[in-house]
Amino acid sequence: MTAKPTDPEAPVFVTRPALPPLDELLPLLQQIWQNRIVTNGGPMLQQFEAALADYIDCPHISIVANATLGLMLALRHAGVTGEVITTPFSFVATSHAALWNGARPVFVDIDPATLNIDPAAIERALTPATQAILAVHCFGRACDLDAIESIARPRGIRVIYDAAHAFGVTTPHRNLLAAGDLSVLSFHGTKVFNTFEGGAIVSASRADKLAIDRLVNYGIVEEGVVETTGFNAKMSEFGAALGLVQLRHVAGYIAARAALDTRYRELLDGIPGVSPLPLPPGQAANYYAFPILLDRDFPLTRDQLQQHLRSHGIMARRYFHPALSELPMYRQFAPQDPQALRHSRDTCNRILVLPLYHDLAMQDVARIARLIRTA
Ligand code: T4K
Repeated sequence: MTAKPTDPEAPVFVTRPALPPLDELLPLLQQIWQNRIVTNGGPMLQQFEAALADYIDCPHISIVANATLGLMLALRHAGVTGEVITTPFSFVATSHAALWNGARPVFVDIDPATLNIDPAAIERALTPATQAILAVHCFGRACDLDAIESIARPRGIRVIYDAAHAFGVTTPHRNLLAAGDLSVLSFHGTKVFNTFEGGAIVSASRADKLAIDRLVNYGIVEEGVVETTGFNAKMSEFGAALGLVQLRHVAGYIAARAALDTRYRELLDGIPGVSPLPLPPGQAANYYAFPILLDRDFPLTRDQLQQHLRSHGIMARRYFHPALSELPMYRQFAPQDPQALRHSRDTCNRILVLPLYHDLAMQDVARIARLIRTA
């Protein structure tokens, strides 16, 4: 995938959706037009589900309309209505999924090295009411799967992974997406693999998958038989067709992102006070985002740098800011001791995500790095 030279005046967004060649999509759309089956688990969705299951090497998956509904239904399927230990360093969909289930999010701190939930902090937050751990593979960096499992398993606590950022990440020895009870992927337009809107729930067994499929489809078991208050969380045939085509290209998208990531690291190397989040050791990354962390050696604050870049058309973003626990609607769930979430608060104040998408021009990477170096 060759990136085109860009108009130096045009804004550079933090991300842009990867779009496959239209001529590959059209034959699949023609099939939909012929079948006149446009949704409700039609043939395109069946094909996409099978192809995706194969690609991610997880046999039991349910395709959904988006990851937010996926997380809500995953917690619902797991029967979680008590305390859910989770991270404050995430997108709001993560904690919303707990609240929607009537569960109580219990925010614990992150490990500043990975930005993922800290297993030691999970252990400190356990109570008899703890029913689940809702952990995020933040920016596609795998959580400490073994540590989380060793906390959860002996206590019968459910583990749900928010894997919204983790498509295409592979970890040695075990399949990241098969860890825990359930994992939820996002296929939103801003993700490495996208169907414009979409997602998938990865289950450990066929029985779980079938129960989740029912939740995705209003709770209908068969015509005239409804057993639970399901949602409408179905993906249409259109999204499924796009997904089938995107699967052919996603390895190329990731390879192009890898090259851009490498270039950023070369060009930002040695700038005092600027630290790109390291790539996770021993893990095949998906290069979903390029976060940098600023410290006092840098002459500008994070917000000043964001403004500086913005004034040159570079739309770097503060993912995530503020911490979820600082949102007024979530403050009641934050621990009393402000020190308890210090790493997540500190990260929220120092992080800036630079533009990264598969066809970002190398010249833009160079321009962004130069703007940071000369700030
Ligand atoms: N869990 C985690 C950890 C998540 O990060 C997310 C979503 C979820 C769960 C829930 O997944 P979904 O329910 O969405 O499947 C975005 C996305 O909407 C959201 O999916 C994502 N995480 C979150 C981190 O970021 P915004 O508010 O940053 O989107 P927006 O519209 O500002 O887009 C960012 C930039 O992308 C724009 O400046 C321009 C570009 N863009 C965006 C869209 C939508 C395009 O060029 N074209 C487009 O169509 O939320």
